Amino acid sequence: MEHLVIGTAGHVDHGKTMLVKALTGVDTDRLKEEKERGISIELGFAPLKLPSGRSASIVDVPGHERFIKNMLAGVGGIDMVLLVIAADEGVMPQTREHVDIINLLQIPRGVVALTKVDLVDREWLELVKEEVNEFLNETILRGAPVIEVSSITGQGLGDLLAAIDRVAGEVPPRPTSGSVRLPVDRVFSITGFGTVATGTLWSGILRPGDPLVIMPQGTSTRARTLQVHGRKVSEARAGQRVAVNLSGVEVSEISRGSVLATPGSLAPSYRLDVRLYLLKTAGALKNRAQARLHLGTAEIICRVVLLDREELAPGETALAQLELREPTVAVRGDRFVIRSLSPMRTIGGGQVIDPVAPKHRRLRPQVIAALLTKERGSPEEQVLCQLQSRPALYTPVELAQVIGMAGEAAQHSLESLAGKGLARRIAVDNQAYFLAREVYEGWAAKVKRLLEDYHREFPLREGLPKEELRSRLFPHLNSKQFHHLLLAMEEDGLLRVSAQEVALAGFAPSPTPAQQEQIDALSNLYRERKFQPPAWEEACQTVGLAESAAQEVLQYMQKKGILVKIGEGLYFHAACLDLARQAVVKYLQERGEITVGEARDLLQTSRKYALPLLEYLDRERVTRRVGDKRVLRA
Ligand SMILES: Nc1nc2c(ncn2[C@@H]2O[C@H](COP(=O)(O)OP(=O)(O)OP(=O)(O)O)[C@@H](O)[C@H]2O)c(=O)[nH]1
Ligand SMILES: [Mg+2]
Repeated sequence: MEHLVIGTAGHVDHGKTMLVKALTGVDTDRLKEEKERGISIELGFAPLKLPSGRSASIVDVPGHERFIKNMLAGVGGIDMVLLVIAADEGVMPQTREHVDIINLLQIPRGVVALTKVDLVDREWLELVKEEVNEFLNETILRGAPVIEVSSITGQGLGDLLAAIDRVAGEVPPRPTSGSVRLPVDRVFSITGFGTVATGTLWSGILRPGDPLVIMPQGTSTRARTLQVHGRKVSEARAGQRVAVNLSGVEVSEISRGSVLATPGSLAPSYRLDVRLYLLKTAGALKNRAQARLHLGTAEIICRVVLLDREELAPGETALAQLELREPTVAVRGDRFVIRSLSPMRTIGGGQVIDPVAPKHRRLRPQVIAALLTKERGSPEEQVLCQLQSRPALYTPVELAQVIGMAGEAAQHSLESLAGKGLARRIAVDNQAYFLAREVYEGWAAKVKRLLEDYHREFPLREGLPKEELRSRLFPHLNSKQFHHLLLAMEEDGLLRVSAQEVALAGFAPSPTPAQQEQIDALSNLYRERKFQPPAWEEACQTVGLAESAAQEVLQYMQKKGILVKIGEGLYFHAACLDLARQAVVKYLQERGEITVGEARDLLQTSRKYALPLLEYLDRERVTRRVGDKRVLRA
């Protein structure tokens, strides 16, 4: 692998920091307190050029049990471990705890440095080596090279470098395709530059100018400049340690545990569904026990909800949901560690199955089955399970993020599911969205029910305003997504979608018997009053039509061609309007022109009606105005 991160591990005082200095020339104990006490407290960082030309970063961690939390923030992003065991002391408590953590995080590659060999004789050394090998045999580091070194005399350092180089060659590369994900381990401010955050780039490629969000808060920012081990770079790749100068962000807005990510790529959650393993050395874990979750560089208090049992026995695994006190961002497949609160000890860890989990009922076979599919199913099964368990419109990219799958595999699975009719594809411009068929059908059923009710309540209305439908059933969709969802339902013969409204496919506005009576009464009233029709409000009062229903009755009567609007608030019965038009046309054919006064006399009405009537005929291109008269339009 081109770039990789090597983490030290081992008991306090066993010589990690001194070994890093011997290998890289960098003293990673920078703090005054570290110097005074002669122990490491915080994480230290140093670049290491390997003989093959590979470039590595070393993260030097503290060994003291009080600083395990710092060790955990550093170890989350490492590709291989440099386990340091002092030859004079051998395997000690934090050697074990650190290796437990390496085990839980499933970091399968490493080299063991047996330090301080200058302090012991051959006989003792052989005994310690035997002990070390026995110890390693039970761990993920079984078979790792064990190299005898002294940071004082320099003995074995060349062999150690060669061994590190060899193992580094076996480390699989991190994904540079896809989104940027950078769990932050340090934040500081540089005068004149502003806020700088550092961490290991877990995935993607980061370039100056790239937009980023600080998760889980979701604060938008931008990468201004980038450094890798103190050198300005135009690009940082997965597997490198990066310092990012962030634009427009205060130091207080970001901290260890935050994640810098490509906008939209990660969703925050208070619940993680996980496969949890309890260490053999831990006590049994009860349902809802409190623990401290370490994931990436974050540390969050949580409750462990055991989904498939009441109690988890040491050495066993269970399906669990971690209920977090604060939200975090994770990806399916992420490894984590949990520690007990008091005494503070590493008790277990595992792997994220669903990083944005809904709350579950415990001990439910369906819940367990769905989680097992998410954990172990084929890509297609996993994709379908996700589509079903969290109804939404997914792009292949989003889906891939949520279930921790390569984008292409997700795309392929989605297309295949759509081909089999198990998923529905909805195209919005050039973007394809997918949802499970059941989810689509469930949504369609809801829309249908809502529209049936609406049509029953408002039989004269054309349909439900689209925006109202969106805010009632689909507030989580943007207007384009929503519109295309409606088009899909229209295509399926469920709906009729017009510019403003949505109606059920077979629906046509039609009055109830009571409404029909009122409509007939209105129609008669307008017919009787002929060329002097009542104002609309007056007409409503006369027939006893409530104000709340008046507007849709009016619209319906206009649409049906019973009433015709000739001016503001002024309506003629269509038949009367026809008579008026015929009379005016006849008059004009005989006399050539007509004034408002003549029209008034002709129709035996008043100016109040005659003027708007002539204006209406102008608009209808029956007449043309010439001065204060009208003539026939040719
Ligand atoms: N004789 C001898 N002493 C060593 C060697 N390596 C480290 N030491 C000494 O051991 C002590 C601890 O070394 P560090 O490198 O600080 O140990 P560490 O593992 O980083 O300790 P923490 O970070 O606090 O866990 C120091 O006094 C070193 O001088 C070695 O190879 N030979
Ligand atoms: Mg140290």
